[in-house]
Amino acid sequence: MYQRIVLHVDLDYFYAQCEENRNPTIRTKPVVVCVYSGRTEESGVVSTSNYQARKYGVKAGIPIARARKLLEKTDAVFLPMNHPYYEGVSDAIMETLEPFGDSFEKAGIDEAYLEVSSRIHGDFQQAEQIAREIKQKVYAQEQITCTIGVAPNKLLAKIASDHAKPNGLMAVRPEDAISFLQDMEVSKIPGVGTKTEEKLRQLDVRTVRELTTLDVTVLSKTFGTTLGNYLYQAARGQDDEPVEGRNQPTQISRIATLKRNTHDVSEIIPVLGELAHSATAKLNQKSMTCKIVSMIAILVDLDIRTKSRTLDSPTNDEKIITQASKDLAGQFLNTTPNVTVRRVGVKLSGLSAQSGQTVISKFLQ
Ligand code: DCP
Ligand code: CA
Ligand code: CA
Repeated sequence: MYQRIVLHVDLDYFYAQCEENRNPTIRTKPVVVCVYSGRTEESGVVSTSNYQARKYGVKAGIPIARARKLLEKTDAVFLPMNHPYYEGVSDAIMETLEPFGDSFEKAGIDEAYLEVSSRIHGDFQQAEQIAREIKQKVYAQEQITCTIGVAPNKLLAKIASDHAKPNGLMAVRPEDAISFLQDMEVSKIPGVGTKTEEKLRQLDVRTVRELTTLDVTVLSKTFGTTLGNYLYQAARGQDDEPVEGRNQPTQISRIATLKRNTHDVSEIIPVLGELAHSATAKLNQKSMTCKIVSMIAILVDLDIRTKSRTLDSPTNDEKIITQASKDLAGQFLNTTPNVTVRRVGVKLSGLSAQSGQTVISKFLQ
């Protein structure tokens, strides 16, 4: 299994950068993109601002009136949001990004994940090279700068791009994940908002290092199983969310017709071997693992029977998958004596992205 590598691309101060490109004369000034609520002329909030404006504390979400005050003594430019225009720029950039990945996931108007694991066989230097090429191409085509995080999973890639903004590139190798994370405030973990942050503070947890001292049962009790498990894994830099391509499968199956109808397991086993081989190849091509292996038998009367096994841990190992499907066929034929099988199949499900690390939580569940 290759080391998994994921890129997270985030466009810098996106709406404000689009506005700078439309009118380059404002580039040297603080630029504030506003969402006017329409109640009074000045009511509304800041959508985003360029980095000159951020120096004065102007950022997304603050009232426009407050931004005006903070920028009082400057030649700041306040502009209304023009969403269709930003969407056009975003669409063009997404089209440029997509071919760089084995799979591609748009995660918002200005960000996307790319799985590059299988095309570079886990080589971080090559992944950084791809990231540099992406930055050059996006800039050449749309004059937009971006920041790219390169990491073993989506979580770390996103944190890395946040960390390296603007116009940055940061790679976090698996062996560096812990030291990269541990001094960060917990709010740097995507999904940790003010409420979660506050609850953690009550448990005397401010940094990721402190978060790792809480065990998974405490976290689940405080935050519920889903968020609790997420926090436990995130604190350790672990995440196996797949980059969801438009064609990302939820299952992989292969079916073949037997040379002749039979009840004899020895005639079925070689065919299952070939099907398991082909299904596993597809699994690896998608940089995924499976948790459930199923054997499908289609009988002469076209009745379909399925037997499934949940594995102890996710795998992409052909031997394990082949063995499971053969065992299931044996069990099926033993327990169902009076059937004649016409076609057989192997189905892999419970798919997730391959991870180069051992995911401890897998053993806790
Ligand atoms: N946005 C918004 N309101 C918010 C946050 C963001 O309207 N509260 C919009 C404007 C941003 C765009 O979404 O340009 C992308 O959001 P980001 O959080 O990525 O912020 P920026 O791209 O503006 O800045 P950065 O350089 O920090 O990524
Ligand atoms: Ca951005
Ligand atoms: Ca973003």
